[in-house]
Amino acid sequence: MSMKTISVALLASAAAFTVSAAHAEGDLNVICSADVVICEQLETEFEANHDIQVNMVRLSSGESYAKIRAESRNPKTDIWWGGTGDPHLQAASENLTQEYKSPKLGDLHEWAQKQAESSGYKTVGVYAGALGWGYNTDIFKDKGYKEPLCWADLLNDELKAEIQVANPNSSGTAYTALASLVQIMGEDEAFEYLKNLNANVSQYTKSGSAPVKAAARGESGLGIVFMHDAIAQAASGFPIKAIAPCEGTGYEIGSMSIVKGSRNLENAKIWYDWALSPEVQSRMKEAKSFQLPSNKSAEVPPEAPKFEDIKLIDYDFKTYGDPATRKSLLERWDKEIGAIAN
Ligand code: S7P
Repeated sequence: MSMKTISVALLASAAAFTVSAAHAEGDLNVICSADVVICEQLETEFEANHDIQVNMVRLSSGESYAKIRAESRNPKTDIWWGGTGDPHLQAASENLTQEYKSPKLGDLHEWAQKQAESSGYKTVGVYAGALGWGYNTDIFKDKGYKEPLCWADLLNDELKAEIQVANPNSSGTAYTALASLVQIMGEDEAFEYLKNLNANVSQYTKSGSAPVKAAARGESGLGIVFMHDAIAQAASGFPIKAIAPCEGTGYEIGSMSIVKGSRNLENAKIWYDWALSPEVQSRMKEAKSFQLPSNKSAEVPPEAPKFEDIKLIDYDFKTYGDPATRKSLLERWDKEIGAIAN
């Protein structure tokens, strides 16, 4: 072997060492199902504190579940962070996610620990938030509409084409709305209500928070969303008021799961423990993410809607996160509401 060949070989192996040293702890493939601003904040903070490269994609909760299911023979995702708990529970009961008992579990609120226990530790609660809506106070004032305080008010004729809500197939927010109405009214009555509401709905969006972003920009009057997503728009200076429905409402336990067959399992556990820490959860408000954090020591944002001020139903996560119930409600929604959607 000539000197030249040896030095090329040495250079090549030095370069390979430099590359592998820079990625000493490898990659982490994350699906993030909350608002893109908090997703990006988490990615940046995690990378700043770990020698792990994060590859993140933002998808709505129902879409995330569908992707993880479709990839189950050849998983491409390690961690699924955020999004409503029902599809996480569905994924857990279909064995698409991996059991993990974080050392941080004991630091969490009971509702977050219960989410973990009930799934066989295949998911865990990271935040909670109540469902409601946000309306554009300028539009309602200018057009002389009555303040919409109750689910019943959303059926008023004057609100024709003023409301947006997401499609529950893609959106966890909209599935929470569907499941909440079924629990408040009974299934047949809830579908009757949704048929009547359809007359006032201008658009069924893909993402759950899009309806209140449209209301903030004055493109529609009202968006059915989680209350914290309405408050985020108000905090950004838009004329949006958040409402907790007078008849009662449901809530989410935003969750996190490790995907079964994760190729970067150790890194997934590092993210998991990190995301349950009070420091990380306390900083979520910087991204205007005003949910209630699951770690008991995390700061509760002053903007977060207080559960004690809201008429909350005793949301049945076991039933509405069950694959058979979710499938049957979504099929009925497609047949009876999707088919007549404007
Ligand atoms: O924006 C925060 C948030 O509302 O987004 C999640 C929501 O499910 C994501 O959107 P989709 O409805 O499109 O699935 C919630 O978990 C979270 O609180």
